[in-house]
Amino acid sequence: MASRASDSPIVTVPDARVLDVERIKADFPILSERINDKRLVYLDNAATSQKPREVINALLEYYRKMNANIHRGLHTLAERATSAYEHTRTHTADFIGGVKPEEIVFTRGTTESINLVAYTWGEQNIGEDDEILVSEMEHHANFVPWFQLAQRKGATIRKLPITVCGHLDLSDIDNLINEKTKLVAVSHMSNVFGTVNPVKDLAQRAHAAGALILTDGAQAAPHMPIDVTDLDVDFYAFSSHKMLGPTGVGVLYAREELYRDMPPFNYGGEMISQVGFDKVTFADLPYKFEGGTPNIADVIAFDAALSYLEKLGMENVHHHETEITRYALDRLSEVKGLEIQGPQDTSERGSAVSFTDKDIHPHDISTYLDYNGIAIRAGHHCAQPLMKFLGKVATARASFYIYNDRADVDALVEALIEMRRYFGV
Ligand code: C6P
Repeated sequence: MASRASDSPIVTVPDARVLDVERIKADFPILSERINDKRLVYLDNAATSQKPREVINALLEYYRKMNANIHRGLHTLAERATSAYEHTRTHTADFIGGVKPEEIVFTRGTTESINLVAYTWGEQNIGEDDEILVSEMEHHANFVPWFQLAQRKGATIRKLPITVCGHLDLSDIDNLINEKTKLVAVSHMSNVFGTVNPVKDLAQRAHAAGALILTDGAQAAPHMPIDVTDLDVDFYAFSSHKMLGPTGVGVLYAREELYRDMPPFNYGGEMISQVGFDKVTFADLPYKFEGGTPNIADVIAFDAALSYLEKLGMENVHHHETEITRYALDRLSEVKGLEIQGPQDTSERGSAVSFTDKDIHPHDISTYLDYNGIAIRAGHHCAQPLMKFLGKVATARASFYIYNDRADVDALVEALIEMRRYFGV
């Protein structure tokens, strides 16, 4: 079984919501690495998070004590591995609001979760003249699968536009969601603007029009409490690696009745009930969608990541990030020449902060910061329609998590000020 997070990593006085960041940092071995002879300041959490010792140990423990294939063997190791794997499924179901374990399907990541829906539910339910409403701020993972499906089916992709402030533009929403709409595809939190979108409201509108809603939770699930039942979404996708867990594990939540009607995704071992030359029948949920040997070790270690986050408390994680984002927005606004994207109000956004410098290319910003031990991301962030809207090819992006503190923000801001001096601008 996966190991537990360290005891009580939050300070209880004076404010129970305040994370003890020093103590959290100590749980992440990589954070004591030196980069270019400087302390590592890791601000690329929207790309992937770092892993606490508990997760690293859970991986080792799996290979040391229970390595076996699951759902097949009758020997003790196979039973250990199967029970730990299924334990993570139940844990994941609890983590997103207490849904049924069979409503959780493990994939390789958010990208694969969304492709699963496009190739199964989409193939079965989207036809000529149907419309799929996709927001302009989507990551390519929640754009390209729908674009390709629409091409195959002769359906139409409609754009849910965005505003210069980084919000969804809902002014024409009553037209955009109409009787032709079959699916609304929208991110819970933008990986570029950081905007937290009004998913519950969109779910109500979609359902009123007879459409479904798929929410890309890759940037939201790591950072705030999630209750998919309260959000009333039909599909919710996210990735373990952005929330302290290993790479190669994704989650797809769907309502059970939808899963029941959807055809399988990968055909082969483990996803069948009976196989003969005359007939093949498929396994029950969720196994029907998990053909072949899954990513056993990483799913099992994901359990330790969920435990770590729960120990902190997702409300506290959210509170901490709101504070650090507020501080970052304030301090970044002191840097001459910077343009900061996305909402300024931290009640409307999470901790991914994109910015550009009027004189220095984002790639140069990233290289300069790396020279100072600071890891950020620069590029189009797999959101080219959004970049086109902004009229930019790239932005720089700092994204914060539980182990970042004001000193990390200060290091970023000081390096950016120094960078402008270095470039003579
Ligand atoms: N965004 C970023 O730096 P995968 O790669 O399948 O785990 O997640 C894809 C994905 C889907 N949706 C959103 C909103 C995302 O942010 C991401 C991954 C990373 O922004 C890598 S491109």
